[in-house]
Amino acid sequence: MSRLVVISNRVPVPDKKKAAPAGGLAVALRAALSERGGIWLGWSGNSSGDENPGDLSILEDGNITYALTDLTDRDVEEYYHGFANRVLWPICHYRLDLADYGRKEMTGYFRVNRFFAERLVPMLKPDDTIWVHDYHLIPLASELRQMGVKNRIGFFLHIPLPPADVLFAMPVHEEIIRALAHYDLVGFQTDHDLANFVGALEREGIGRSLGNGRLASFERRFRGGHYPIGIETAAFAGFAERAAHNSMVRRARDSMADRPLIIGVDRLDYSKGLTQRIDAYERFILENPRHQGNVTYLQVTPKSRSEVPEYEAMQRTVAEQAGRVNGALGTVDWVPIRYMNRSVARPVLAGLYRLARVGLVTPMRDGMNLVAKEYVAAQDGENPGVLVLSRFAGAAREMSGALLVNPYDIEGTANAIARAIDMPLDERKARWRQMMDHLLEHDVTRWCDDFLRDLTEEEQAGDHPEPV
Ligand code: GDG
Repeated sequence: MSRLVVISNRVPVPDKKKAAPAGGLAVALRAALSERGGIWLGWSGNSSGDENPGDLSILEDGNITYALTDLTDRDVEEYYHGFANRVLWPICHYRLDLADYGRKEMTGYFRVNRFFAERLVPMLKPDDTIWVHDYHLIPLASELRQMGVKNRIGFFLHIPLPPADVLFAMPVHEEIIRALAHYDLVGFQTDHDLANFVGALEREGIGRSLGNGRLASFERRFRGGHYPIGIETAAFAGFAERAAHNSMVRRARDSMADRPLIIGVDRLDYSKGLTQRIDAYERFILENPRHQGNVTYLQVTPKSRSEVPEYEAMQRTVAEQAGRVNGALGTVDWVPIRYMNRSVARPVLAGLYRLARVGLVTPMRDGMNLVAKEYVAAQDGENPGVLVLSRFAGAAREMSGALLVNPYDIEGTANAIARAIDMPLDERKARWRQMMDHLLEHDVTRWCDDFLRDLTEEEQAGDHPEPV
């Protein structure tokens, strides 16, 4: 089994001082790395100011080497806040109106990718398998190829890939698609994203599908696939069960006194549909007066990307909106929305999901959405809650027991909340069982194994990609 090299923008370095469990992705990739031995390289999150970033900081943990690099202020501004978060993120979430394209940022993005490649090359062995993650690092393989790297390189896009008409609004779309063709395997969350990629290759006349996930572009053959990411289902269900003893979870439960709780958990991000969701909840309360004073909606929203202007503005908008609804509908003994603009520890989160009768997950667009899966995994199978899920989340393709909604349709979402709150136990159990069985079978370890199997299998079959 060849060594594994993972590259992602940020690296979840294990923190021995903190007992908090890592998220599912970190758990799965660490397991794959420790099975094969390997390296995880990425940005430290620190800036070196105007100075050149010094040596990599290296941390050894068993047979995993974590390698972190600082970036200059300019790099952080152009590559991370600029092109990744102000161009690729909005475009991939179908928000052309928010894309703020600048040549300087685009140049910075490619420059930092080259810099990552330069840092990686001296660490590589000829038979390492390389797995690159997410939209920050699309050009990494083409940079590595230019430096003579012949290893197997896979790429997984965690966010959606929009159709050609949206993608092509980005001035450098051809470079981006071209860059993807330098991988041996390009993985997406859903078949829709994969179809959009093939559509973009064909529309631009720069590639074509050869069938069976095989693609050809720029004189290379490579593969595309969809690999819906999962969570660490069994472990997460265990946290949720044990969290009943946690003091914060107990306080939340006591404060509800058997009245229904609705939960939303999202990074503060415009893709997550928070303002539309609050509108839908308000509509639900106005149309169902018997739930006034009865139902409570808890929204947990850690801050995110506050350096990007849209995110800063959104922080104000959501807080004002929650305040307005509470002001208009609240009573002397009832607050309709409990809004926490900070993060809670993962086991507490699991316990809160389990308390909630409804999981409200209504992004306007989402690659997958792990909150939807975590909510289901956390439920008590004897008295499970109901998942209300946006049809525009990748998770909607798998979560067949959810009530699917169109988050642009405020009335429709309000009706789904009412239906979820009133759903009889038998129906709740049947819907939950379907989803839980799926999540147990398709957990994050399986996702990781499936991707790595497809990335390495041709190698074993001696069918190395060749020029067409
Ligand atoms: C990207 C894609 C794709 C949230 N609040 C707290 C907290 N969280 C954790 C959740 C969940 C994670 O953050 C969020 O994951 P999502 O999948 O919902 O969304 P993104 O961050 O946008 O992730 C997405 C994902 O990549 C994986 O491929 O599914 O589509 O956009 O795990 O639990 N965790 C803690 N406290 C919080 O307050 N501890």
